[in-house]
Amino acid sequence: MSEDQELSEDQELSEDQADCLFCRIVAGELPSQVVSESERSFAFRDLNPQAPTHVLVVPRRHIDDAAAVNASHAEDVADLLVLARQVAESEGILDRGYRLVLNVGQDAQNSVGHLHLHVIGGRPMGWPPS
Ligand code: DGP
Repeated sequence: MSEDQELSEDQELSEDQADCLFCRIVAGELPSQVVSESERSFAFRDLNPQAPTHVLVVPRRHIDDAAAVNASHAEDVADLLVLARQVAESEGILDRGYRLVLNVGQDAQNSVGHLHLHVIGGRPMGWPPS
């Protein structure tokens, strides 16, 4: 998929987006528990939560993963962080702290090929991650 693909709320999903789980969630083709959204980003609860708060924040525009990010994605990536903070605030974990995770590739167990920022919190966490 072209990384320069325009935001396209009103048009049908392209062939590549049709194969992407999170593109389909963003488009409303598949259900999700929406937590928050902005012009560029979409936040919904993880299907397999690892903590009391486990929300995924994804760009509406398809980007494969953090390793595929380039300067043309600057506004999308900044918006992910802004929305992640809003999620932490609305979930009531801003003060106590939370973890932001970007899994990239096999060793990190990245399983969905659409950039997603995990917002995890509501319990103490260990470091380093196992
Ligand atoms: P990662 O390992 O970073 O690729 O995490 C992908 C996350 O996506 C994982 O925590 C489970 C979540 N997930 C997978 N499929 C779905 C789905 O259909 N809906 C929702 N809400 N989350 C999903």
